[in-house]
Amino acid sequence: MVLSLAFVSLALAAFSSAHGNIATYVIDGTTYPAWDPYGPASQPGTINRPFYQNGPATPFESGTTIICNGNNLPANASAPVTAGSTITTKWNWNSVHPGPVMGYIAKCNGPCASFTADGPWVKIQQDGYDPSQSTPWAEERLREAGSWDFKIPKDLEDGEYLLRTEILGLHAASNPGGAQFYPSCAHLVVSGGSGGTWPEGIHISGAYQDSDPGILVQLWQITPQTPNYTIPGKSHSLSPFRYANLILGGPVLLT
Ligand SMILES: *[C@@H]1O[C@H](CO)[C@@H](O)[C@H](O)[C@H]1NC(C)=O
Ligand SMILES: *[C@@H]1O[C@H](CO)[C@@H](O)[C@H](O)[C@H]1NC(C)=O
Ligand SMILES: [Cu+2]
Repeated sequence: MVLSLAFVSLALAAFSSAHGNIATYVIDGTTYPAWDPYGPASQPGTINRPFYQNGPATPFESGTTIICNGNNLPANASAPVTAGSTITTKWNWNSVHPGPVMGYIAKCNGPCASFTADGPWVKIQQDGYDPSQSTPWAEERLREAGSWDFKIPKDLEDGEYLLRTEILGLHAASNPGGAQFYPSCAHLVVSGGSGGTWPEGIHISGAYQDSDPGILVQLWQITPQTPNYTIPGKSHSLSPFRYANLILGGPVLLT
């Protein structure tokens, strides 16, 4: 009995260490704590929406967990950021989960503390498989560096926004539903922007489906010789089936 309990807790420890989470944000020279999924119920000063485990958000095909990997409750605090700044996210992340890294933003239309809608989200950044780099997968470069940079568009109207950063692990993506999404949402108060056009966004709930390109993936087939990986993030409700915004293949409205 004692032995099997010890075995179970070892197995659980191995399981949780096989994942990871965002730890801090460096924004205009200030470091803000994200959220500790194994910390106390109240975490003053954290700018990330709470999440309660460091595993992937499941289910990813529907429901609200995929939005911010928790129950989408507000963060304790917000961070001021100048439009056009680069935010450095730092991660507790040693898992071997090759795949893309993506960034989205949503307008809170007022304080993010009272915003619980599912976007609409606009994708501001994505990196997938880049065969010109010695470490081609974005997730592998994030893992090596322990960090990843996200550039906040300078064309934003001043106001409060959610930044949704996401690692997609494809290590088990050869089976339908095996892809692992690790989203995190932070509260930002943006100022100094030039107020460009806001592109049409998507709802995250429903945007990712089991058999989508980039989600059902035979990882071994993606090599420097065949680097044909499609980063997901489309809307199934927009007609025709379209990406979150125009950064993919169309004019770039937000730079
Ligand atoms: C942040 O946490 C502190 C301490 O628990 C609490 O008093 C405060 O109301 C919280 N603020 C928000 C916006 O959640
Ligand atoms: C990528 O290219 C390889 C080789 O042509 C092919 O076998 C594979 O199915 C392609 N993958 C995708 C997702 O298109
Ligand atoms: Cu994992």
